[in-house]
Amino acid sequence: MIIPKSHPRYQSLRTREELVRGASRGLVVPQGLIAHGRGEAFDYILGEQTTRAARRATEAAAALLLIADKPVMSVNGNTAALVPKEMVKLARSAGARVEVNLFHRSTSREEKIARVLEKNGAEHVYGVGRKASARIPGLKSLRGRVDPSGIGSADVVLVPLEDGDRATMLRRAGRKVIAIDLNPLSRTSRAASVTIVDNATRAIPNMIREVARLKKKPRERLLQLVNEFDNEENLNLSVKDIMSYLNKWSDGKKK
Ligand code: PTJ
Repeated sequence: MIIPKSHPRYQSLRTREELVRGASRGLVVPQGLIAHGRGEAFDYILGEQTTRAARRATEAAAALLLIADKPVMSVNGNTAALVPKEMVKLARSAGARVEVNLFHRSTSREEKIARVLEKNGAEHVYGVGRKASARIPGLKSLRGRVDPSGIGSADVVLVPLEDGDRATMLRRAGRKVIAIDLNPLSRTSRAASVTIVDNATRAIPNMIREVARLKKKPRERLLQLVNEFDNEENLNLSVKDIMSYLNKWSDGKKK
């Protein structure tokens, strides 16, 4: 479908098209389209913008990736359809591994997603097929199957668009989790060490910029940024961002 650039909802419609195309290529599951709809609703009441809370979380997340010994970025169907190039670029810049990890798991989807990542410059994609031979303790879903050289031994895991259980279990296993989730109330958001309440389509490019900026800073400064960050407090700030955006509407200041 051709969407005219002049359409007032151009960006949102284009993103939908990317997901629909991702679904027809077998990257995205139908449930991923439902998840996107939920995300869109939250994005709408955030004003479809990167808020101050999201900026703070992005800075802390970039610092955490840079101080990690073994950071891994997890990729699911929606992420592969929306930001494949950006995920690979961020991984390269932060020295992170990239692993396919799916809730609705099938080898054929894993391979398709890995191919998309490789086309976008990934040298090695972890977690495909039999390579996912380890388990996250306590996680019963197929998401629990991980690559021992990837998420299985990572100290920091970035999980865009999560379903909740994995973030909790990874934290329980002593890992640090960076979540990207438009819903500040979700279990994932609450369980993660750093939650970026922003659209993955904005958050990943912002992280690329933050990693490039913070790379020039001394390690002590990065540690300070991570230690000073309080996820719960920042999530509360995200809820306040939503409320102040909605207040502008209820006061009649938005058209
Ligand atoms: O590809 P698979 O098999 O691993 O399946 C992936 C889905 C997305 C289907 C699975 O992880 C799932 O069911 O996720 P949930 O439980 O629906 O959670 C998705 C969360 O991501 C919700 O809180 C949404 O608000 C949020 N979300 C949706 N789109 C975006 C988003 N957050 C950031 N950026 C988005 N573009």
